[in-house]
Amino acid sequence: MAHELPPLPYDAAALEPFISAEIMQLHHDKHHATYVEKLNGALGNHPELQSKSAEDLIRELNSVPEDIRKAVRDNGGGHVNHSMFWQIMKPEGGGEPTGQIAAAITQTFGDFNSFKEKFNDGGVKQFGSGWVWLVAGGGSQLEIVSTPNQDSPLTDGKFPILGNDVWEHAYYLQYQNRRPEYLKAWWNTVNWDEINKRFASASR
Ligand code: MN3
Repeated sequence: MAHELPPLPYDAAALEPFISAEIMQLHHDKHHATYVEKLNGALGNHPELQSKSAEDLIRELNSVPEDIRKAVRDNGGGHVNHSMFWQIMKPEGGGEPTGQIAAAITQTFGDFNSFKEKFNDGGVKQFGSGWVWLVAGGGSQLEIVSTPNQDSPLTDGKFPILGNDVWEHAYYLQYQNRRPEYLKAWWNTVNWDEINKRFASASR
């Protein structure tokens, strides 16, 4: 089974004014599509890996044959990261966190604003392309980490509960070099219901 580009769960313009339709179209229809295409290309000569989910490939990256490991890391990572990204945003999103994740954020970071500041700071400081994440590590302890390129926390044995894409393709057309402004605006799109689902599956 070839990997497939999941459809955007809402209209490309649905996250405006925080993320423009033009960015969403390019980001999903071109960038994410290319990761899927290249992942399938890399797996072409490795039928034994074709039944594995992209998440499993990334989790077990060190057992992926060396000739395609880099391609799977970049493009499988890109596929997994973006598949999560579309789901953890929604139109009319944002606001205060809800449910179990709200309690866990307060417990770990003091309050939501302190958490957002730390997370945004991680996104600002990620040099070049990459992601900033809230992950559940060992014992479901929450922490903020950043990764370069399309590297996923799954490879380090950590479960990504939410993450923001700080590649320039995610914001440059609208925010130019103002990454901090994008990071702040992005919170208006987050889908706390979906994030709570991910948090619940991290604790299992
Ligand atoms: Mn991206």
